[in-house]
Amino acid sequence: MKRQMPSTKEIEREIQDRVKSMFRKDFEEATKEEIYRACAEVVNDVVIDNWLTTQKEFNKQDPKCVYYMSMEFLIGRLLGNNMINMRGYTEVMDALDALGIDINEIEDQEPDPALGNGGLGRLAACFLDSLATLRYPAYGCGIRYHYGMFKQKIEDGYQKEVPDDWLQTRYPFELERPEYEFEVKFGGWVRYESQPDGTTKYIHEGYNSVIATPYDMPVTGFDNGMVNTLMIWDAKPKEVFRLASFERGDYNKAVEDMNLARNLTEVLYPNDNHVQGKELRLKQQYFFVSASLQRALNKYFRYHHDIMKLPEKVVFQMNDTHPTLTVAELMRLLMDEHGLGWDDAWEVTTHCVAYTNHTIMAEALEKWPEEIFKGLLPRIYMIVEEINRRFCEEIRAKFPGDEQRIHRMAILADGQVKMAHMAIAASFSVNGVAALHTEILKNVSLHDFYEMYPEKFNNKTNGITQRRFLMHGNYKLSDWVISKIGRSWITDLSNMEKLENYLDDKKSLDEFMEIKLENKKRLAKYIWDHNKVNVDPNSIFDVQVKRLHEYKRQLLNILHVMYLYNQIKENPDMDFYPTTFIFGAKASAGYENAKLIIKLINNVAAVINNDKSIDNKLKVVFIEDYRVSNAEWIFAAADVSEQISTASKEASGTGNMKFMLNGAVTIGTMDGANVEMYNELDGENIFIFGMSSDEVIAHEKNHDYNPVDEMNNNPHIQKVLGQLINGYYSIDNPELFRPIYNSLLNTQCTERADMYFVLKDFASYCEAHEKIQAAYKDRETWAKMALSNVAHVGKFSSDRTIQEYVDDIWHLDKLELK
Ligand code: GL2
Repeated sequence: MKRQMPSTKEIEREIQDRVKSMFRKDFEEATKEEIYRACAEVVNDVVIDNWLTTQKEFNKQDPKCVYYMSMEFLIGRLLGNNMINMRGYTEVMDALDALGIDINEIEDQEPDPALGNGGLGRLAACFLDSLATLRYPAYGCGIRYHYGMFKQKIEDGYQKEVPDDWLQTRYPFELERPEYEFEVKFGGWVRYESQPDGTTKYIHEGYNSVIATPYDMPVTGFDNGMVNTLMIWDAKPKEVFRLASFERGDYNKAVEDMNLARNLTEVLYPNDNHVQGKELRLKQQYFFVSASLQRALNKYFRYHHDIMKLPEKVVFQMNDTHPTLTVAELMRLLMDEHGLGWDDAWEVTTHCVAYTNHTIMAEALEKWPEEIFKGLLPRIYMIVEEINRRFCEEIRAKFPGDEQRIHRMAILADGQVKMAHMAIAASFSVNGVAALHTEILKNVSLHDFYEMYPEKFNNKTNGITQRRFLMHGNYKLSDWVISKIGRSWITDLSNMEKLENYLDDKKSLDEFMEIKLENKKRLAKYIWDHNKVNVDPNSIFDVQVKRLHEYKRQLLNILHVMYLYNQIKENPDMDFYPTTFIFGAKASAGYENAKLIIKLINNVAAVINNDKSIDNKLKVVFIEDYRVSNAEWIFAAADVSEQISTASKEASGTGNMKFMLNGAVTIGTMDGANVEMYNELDGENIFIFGMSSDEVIAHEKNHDYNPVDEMNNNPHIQKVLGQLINGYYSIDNPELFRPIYNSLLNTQCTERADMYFVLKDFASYCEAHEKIQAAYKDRETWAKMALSNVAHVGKFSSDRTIQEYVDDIWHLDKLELK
């Protein structure tokens, strides 16, 4: 039976009781942090009952489950999310209110579990939310990083990385499960033994090992009593270190095992769309893959004995190539631990694993040096060799004589293990994350593989959960939508189209704009509190928040701001609607160009925000430490959403969808899911600019783009670029931004000058901004455009995405819950 949240009165009492029993304090004496913990337990009580009920139904109904294998789950804070899904948010808010406490301050006490970098990790979290809401049996499998994504401090305009110690105090929404511990082995060597029946036994010796311990987190569905599980793995040494009792050899090994365990799950690599190729990362990958597979098989064998039927009950979805070791580790477990021969093991594996590709960026393709791979995972390497041998034979049979093709496609080539190739060879499904991205995979970046296995390729356009990004982040708009069209959109976002009835209703448009203004005031206060910059909530809030990457072109945005500033200075009376340009972005710790762009944005902000002569027409704000929790407020307050990646480079984007859901109008390129947003909007109420992906790809192929021409033909560009190197934005050190200048113009300094076509798209970007200015001036026109975006956002729910994965790839049944 589904358990409901108690009434407001009961919650009020329970919170006080908890404060007393947990902290031996009266409510009045408790700190905000203690009240947060008390609230978390009140909510947990209900969650745990539903979790138990769900798991009992799992045991009874024995459904097929998806294991979503991901190095990243950017779940964000859970208290608010769980209260919403348990339908108790208002009750808790009212209870706290009666006790004189603001719920926002309580939610703010929770650390923001940032076990991911950006879009890929947040997508995994949205998928878990949708799976539970749609009642599909699912496990998330990941890593319990002790330090998640770093916290960003801005000092003198520069990014400083500060460790994110989210586990400093006990996290209330996780449960250690020592009963599901498994050993994971690294290094050593493999000995063969021929068996009397003619088979060979492989014995792994001389290895170091750790014990993998899962921490389970409940994943609540919306208002349905369903609670799935996210298991994140932590490592501990096999032998507890007892100094006195160790012989010399044991002592060394114990030290090694201790260090291995200590380092394994310490920290998330902070690279987005970029691999660092460190051995520790490969260890992390094998660690969580091996532990998750062992737990999955262990569960399977509790109720089944025929391992050949595994694909009827289990599917492993690999979130990018990071968990590709799933392929070889499943083969190992099936053969070495469960006695299958190669062909049977391959049959089972290739019916259990599916792969999602999330990027075409070459620097994000994982390739491991064979030597490192072999040394760390000797048995797995043997299996990969055999997979590769058979795969190459298969290619040869299909394309006889085409040895070059075999070389291009091989899993082992040029001294490297190519993870994407193994993922595709073994998976029964390979999908991209937006229509355009999937087409580029098929026709360009994975073309050889598409020719080999056309039937494997399919598209699953990304989505986001409206429960977090509207109901929680923007409750004012959420309540307004409910008042107009009811509640059905909460679990079926396509119902948002009913808002079309209000597009010509002046009163509704006014209400809608009033809510946006309230949200802008909330953000303006946040900006004042954090940046000490005064921004006018009546100005246009033009926002670009996402990871900092050259392909995402924050540089184009800030160069345009520099251009606008020049225009306003030169023509003080020009017609210009005051605009606040808001940025938020973390750069990977070692990504120098990206870090310098952050510094540039902050320096431009300092000059413009302090220039009284422009009469507050322009403001520039860099929001420190952009993360899931402040993102919700930022989306709610945006008028304009900047989605300006070089066409073909952003696989999908999901921020674009979060802005759209919150009634921001997009300025964007025909890239990623922007293309589908454009289609859903019938090409209206969105500002498209720049080259198409075909044009970009053609220039890349023909090497015929020269950014110097762009500069010479456009005096505005000339002026702005001149200001990069004449000290205009860095008086003390005019050379500071020279590397940015060089990256745009100087072929000697980068692989290709202006790799991401910033100057090429500059003029058309300026034009699109002029159109935004014109549209915004008419309040009703703008309101209609913005509301039309909300009305057409239906497709971009992760509920829709998950239903497509279920129908086309996973074939799951909904769990029955009374
Ligand atoms: C990404 C893509 O860059 C992004 O466009 C996409 O929306 C997400 C989710 O599919 O995946 N790929 C990637 O490596 N990261 C992403 O955010 N980090």
